[in-house]
Amino acid sequence: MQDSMASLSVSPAAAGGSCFAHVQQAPEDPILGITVAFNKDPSPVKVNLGVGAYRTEDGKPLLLNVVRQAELHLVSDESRNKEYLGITGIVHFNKLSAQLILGSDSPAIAENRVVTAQCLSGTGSLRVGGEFLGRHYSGQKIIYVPSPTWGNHLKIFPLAGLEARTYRYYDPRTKGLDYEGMLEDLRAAPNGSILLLHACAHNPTGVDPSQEQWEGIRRVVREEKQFLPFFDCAYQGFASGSLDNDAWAVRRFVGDGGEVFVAQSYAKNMGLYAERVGALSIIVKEPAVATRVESQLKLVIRPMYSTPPTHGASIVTLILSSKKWFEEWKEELKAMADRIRSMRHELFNALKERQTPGNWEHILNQIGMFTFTGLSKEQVEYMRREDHIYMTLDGRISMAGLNSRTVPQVADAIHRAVVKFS
Ligand code: PLA
Repeated sequence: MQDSMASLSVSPAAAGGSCFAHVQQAPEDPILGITVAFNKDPSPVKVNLGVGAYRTEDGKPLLLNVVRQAELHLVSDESRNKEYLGITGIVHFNKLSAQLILGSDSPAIAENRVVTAQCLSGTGSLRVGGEFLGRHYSGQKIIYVPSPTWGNHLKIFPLAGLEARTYRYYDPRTKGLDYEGMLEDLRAAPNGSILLLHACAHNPTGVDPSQEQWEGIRRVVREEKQFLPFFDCAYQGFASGSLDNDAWAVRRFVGDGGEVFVAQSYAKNMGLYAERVGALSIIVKEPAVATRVESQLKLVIRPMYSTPPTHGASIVTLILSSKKWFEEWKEELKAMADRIRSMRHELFNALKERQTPGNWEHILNQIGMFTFTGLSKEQVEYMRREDHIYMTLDGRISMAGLNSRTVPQVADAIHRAVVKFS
């Protein structure tokens, strides 16, 4: 008996092997893995339309001028140090972030009903919010996400202790919103579930509800189902070019006095991708609840990464608190949104010129960073193999990755793929 137990406890390492020999090769991430494959491709004409990262007309990443100015200011300010921040980050950053998404005149902020924590960009904000809900939400620990959605949602929330389910969102026939299907699915979901909504510029479809449709969704959420809305706001300013317009839906839901979670990211709108700057705001009904929620939020964050980093959030704080820089930022943001919109027109016109079979109006109608082209997996793989054009397998292209030089090349490739497989 003792002998057999001893032999069972002998680890492969002690026997000379690796404790990890059984570990299987994992697949690359469906989005970030596109960049890995792209980087390995030696072709001089390759084009990356995979990850949603802004590129200039020259195809280069953009460091915003205001960000550069703020960084220069930061490094030359000798009063700054590298002390640990508090668990929820820079207090001023949190206040400014809440104002940016909820509006500076938001009654919820004035009434101290908003708890904000600086988190690691949009992903970290979603994860922290998910963990908090997994521990403390008194409703159904089920989160409904749109179908399709940003793929990481389906990984983040189950790890946070929530069951993820989908609701109908996109209709491939109309290449628009399946509003009726969405409401039907929401009505069939258990009361008190959590509802993940993309605040604007839905990823991957580029399809947002109209204001009237948002209102219909809000009525179901508040009046029929007592859902908790959780907004993922990764593209504020990228949809319409206006920060306020893109916050419309969030403000509408907060404005009715109900409870809301919102995850913000500064990756796209300030071009701070690698700095990992974002915020989670939890809007509740009473200030006393907010105080207790904040205390528990700290208990979620502390064992996860203790405290957030300071550099990126300091940049954001400087820009949001300086009237001059704030105005400059809005201009730079609008220029990015405008360039993306002009790429929509160029690609649409190029396909029209080539008389590519099919209706491509959705390229013009969809909103934000992405076009959900409707290209099949087969066509996407063909374009990658034959033309060195990279996009996610669901046929999503990052419009920000296009420029006037690559549009004809991409249009030629789409044309060939469509003709070949139609
Ligand atoms: N939410 C949505 C809807 C997103 O599209 C993304 C990023 C995030 C959250 C997270 O961004 P952050 O953590 O960097 O703030 N989506 C990208 C990149 C741009 C990615 O997949 O990570 C995309 O290409 O879909």
